[in-house]
Amino acid sequence: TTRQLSNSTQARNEEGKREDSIEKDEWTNVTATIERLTHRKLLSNPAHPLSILRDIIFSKFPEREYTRANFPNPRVSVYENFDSLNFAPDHIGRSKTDTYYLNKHEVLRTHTSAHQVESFRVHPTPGFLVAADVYRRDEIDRTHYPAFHQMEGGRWWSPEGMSSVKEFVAKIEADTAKIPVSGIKIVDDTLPFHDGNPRQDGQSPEVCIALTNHLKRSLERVVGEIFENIADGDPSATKEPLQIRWIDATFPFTSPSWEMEVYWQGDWLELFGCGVTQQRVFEQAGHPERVGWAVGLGLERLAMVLFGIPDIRLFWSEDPRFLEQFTPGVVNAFKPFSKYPGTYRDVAFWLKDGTTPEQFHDNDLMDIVREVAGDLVENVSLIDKFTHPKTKRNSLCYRVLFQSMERTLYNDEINVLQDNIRETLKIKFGVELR
Ligand code: FA5
Ligand code: MG
Repeated sequence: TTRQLSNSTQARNEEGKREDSIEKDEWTNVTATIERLTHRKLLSNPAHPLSILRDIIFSKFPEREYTRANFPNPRVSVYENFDSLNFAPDHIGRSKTDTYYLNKHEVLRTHTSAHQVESFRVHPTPGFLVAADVYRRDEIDRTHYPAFHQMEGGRWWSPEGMSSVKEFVAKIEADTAKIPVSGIKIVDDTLPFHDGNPRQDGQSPEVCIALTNHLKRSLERVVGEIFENIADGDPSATKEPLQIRWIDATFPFTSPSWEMEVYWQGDWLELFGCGVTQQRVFEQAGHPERVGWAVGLGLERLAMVLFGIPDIRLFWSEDPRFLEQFTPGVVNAFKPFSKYPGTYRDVAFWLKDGTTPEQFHDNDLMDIVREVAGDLVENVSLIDKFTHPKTKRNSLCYRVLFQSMERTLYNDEINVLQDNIRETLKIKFGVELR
């Protein structure tokens, strides 16, 4: 039950206007490489680790309460990405050095918050979830890439029909009480609001505190369950409770605002930003009476931790050695493979007279290969097997993929390894090399 939304950009797409009909101007700075990334749609492959993580997080929010909204097109208006969210006209995030502009009026969304106003506007449910690709001009290294993925969540309440603030607060508190308790340990919390992280003018302290509690308990529970399940799958994991901390933050579209960090394998990792939604957002959404909260989470960083993926660039890999490692619904440890080119060499031999192919085990060769070449062999597979029609001798041929995790191998060193494997085979199994 994914709803196709129709904000201005997405609607234009449905009408069939060509995506590449961009009117360029002096603001245009989207490169061809970035343009290509916008067509990759990693989240539409359910077996991609980012989709697996998205679906696990989605499953923690009841569907009748949180609509799953789909915004496949990263092209949004400057209004959606910035103005509707209260970004000041001179906010640094708007600059051409940080943001990809299609033209003066349209950008590649820099965050899924670009869909907050539309999501708060249209859904019949009190909550929504969005997962999508986002783009920021940035350096490229192990943890940064100009395209990544975020998830947005939002939850609202309306005071309509309420006779007092007290009754309204009690309603929000009742919803908070329904959230399953998490087993995590909060090692650092923040005040509900204070001078450095103020509540909004016009919002009562009681409402602000009630929203804060619902927000924090909802997110603590989701994070707790995600990490708990991972630890369950790892028999060596200790059963210490997961440690998290709340930190004051600032966003133009929430106040007060926070970030959550989780302690994982010796480091504090920033998971998401969140806060009590600015009334201006609800005004833009045509529901000025509502109050609520919003959260925005980066999927890559969490996926890197959970799947043990060491480099953010791997998410964009089209190599089957990456993609074939993952299964929908399962968080398994990623097995690294080399990004350096491999070289195939065949090892062919006649078995000793009277030995059948079944009596020679693949593992016999594997052991020799491991002994001789260690980590420099990526794969060994039997590619040919036949019996000579006259002599009845049996022949086997194995194909060995030589490959290093760290560097390109030289032909000379591969030749030495291959000779070594062949000689050892001859000595140990009395085979005749071909
Ligand atoms: C935002 O993008 C806000 N829209 C989040 C938000 C939503 C706040 C709703 C309040 C309410 P920020 O730029 O900090 O905030 O990014 C949010 C998350 O995206 C970060 O916590 C991080 O997990 C991830 N993230 C940010 N930049 C990168 C990057 N370059 N590479 C990978 N992940 C990133
Ligand atoms: Mg941040």
